[in-house]
Amino acid sequence: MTAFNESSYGDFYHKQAISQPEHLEAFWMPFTANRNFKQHPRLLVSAKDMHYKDVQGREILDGTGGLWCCNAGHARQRIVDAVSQQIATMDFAPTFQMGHPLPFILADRLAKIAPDPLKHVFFTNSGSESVDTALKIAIAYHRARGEGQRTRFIGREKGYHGVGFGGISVGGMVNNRKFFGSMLPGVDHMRHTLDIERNGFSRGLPQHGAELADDLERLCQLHDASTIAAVIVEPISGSAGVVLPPEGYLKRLREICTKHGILLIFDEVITGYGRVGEAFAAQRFGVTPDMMTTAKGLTNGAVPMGAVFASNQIHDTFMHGPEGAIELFHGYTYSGHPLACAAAIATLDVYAEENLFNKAIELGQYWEDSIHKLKGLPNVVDIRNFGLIGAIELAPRANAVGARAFDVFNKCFHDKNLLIRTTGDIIALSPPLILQKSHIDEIFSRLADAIKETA
Ligand code: PXG
Repeated sequence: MTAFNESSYGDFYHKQAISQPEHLEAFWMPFTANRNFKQHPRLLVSAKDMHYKDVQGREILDGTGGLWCCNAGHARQRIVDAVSQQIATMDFAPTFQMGHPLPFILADRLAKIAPDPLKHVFFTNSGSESVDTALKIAIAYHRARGEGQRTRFIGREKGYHGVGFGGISVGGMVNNRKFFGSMLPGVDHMRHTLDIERNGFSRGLPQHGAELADDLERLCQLHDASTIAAVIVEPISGSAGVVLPPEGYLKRLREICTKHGILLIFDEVITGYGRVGEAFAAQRFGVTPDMMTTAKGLTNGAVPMGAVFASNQIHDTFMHGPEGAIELFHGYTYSGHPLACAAAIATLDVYAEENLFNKAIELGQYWEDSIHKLKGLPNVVDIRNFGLIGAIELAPRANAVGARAFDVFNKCFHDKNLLIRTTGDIIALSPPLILQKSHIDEIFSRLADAIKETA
């Protein structure tokens, strides 16, 4: 089988995979309960705009943008055409001591939408690689300036920065860390900012907790600030279940980093490319980091790609030494891959033409009003929102953390034709930015029914 059109793909799975579960066996699925999934598969075969179709031909409304990826909606023709034409024109070209036009064009386009002075772009293939890249640049930058003792990183509890050893070291999600040994040395963590007691059911940013940024001062005293290379945080934590920065918190982090000569890295893998009503959360929050890590929405999820944005100062610090010498010994075979670049350029075109970075502003209030109507439903203990991100936290069942939300997820998928995402007992929503009010109504009425029907 070579062509994956809807009917042959569906047919293939009907005949081979669903009727014969052993055909599902070989794929070791990521972040998935493999045995459970293979008993009860949830298989998608096609996608267009706001919807997926599953193997049974059911239309599933996408409340998640894939996995925070498809900000412009699915299978957008412009992106399809760009990738198709590119693969036929030039499938691959190296970017080590060679080049092709596309990554230069793309980086220039990205620099134009990035906040000043983050005008240099290093390409990777994923969020995890973007994070490892930014961490390595941070250490090498300090070394290049004669501050080679700055090797420590500060992350935050509940942080998610992908799954590389760097990312899990600075990350703060217990299950992503505890199975994998001692990770990078010299990493410490600030306290997280989730505080349901004080901030429960906040609309938009929570009011309380800016002082939690002062936890960074504590770590600066403990380790001495002169040993710290960088602080990395998500402006809004996604994977941990949508943890928002309290009003004033990010600005305070920025001030402390600046005071101590520590680089501030914003991991914008989920907040980037319009999710919160500007190109990047840095712009929406009016706080400029020294580097930003991105992926996902960069190519609308169509081809794997990540991008690290670095300040002019960081970049220029490397551009010394003998001409002809390699300035940064880092890169991936696929950094600036032609298909990924073609997808990203087409994606930026769609974002611009349809003004999608403004959608979270345009629809933000309606989204907020709609999600907060779920307050009072059984087991709902908190609701959080910002931009076109939403989270509904459920009380866990006794001795079965995550089970209740997972039941809601299954009910949404199988009975309500709605795709949501859950982490622990938190339901997270991040719909494509092309959605309309009627889709918001659909998402929340189906989800409300599923919550009501779940014990
Ligand atoms: N940083 C952040 C902030 C992320 O959200 C990564 C890095 C890693 O990206 P890659 O491309 O290496 O997976 C992510 C990924 C969820 C969910 O349900 C979120 C992610 C991945 C899978 C699920 O919230 N974010």
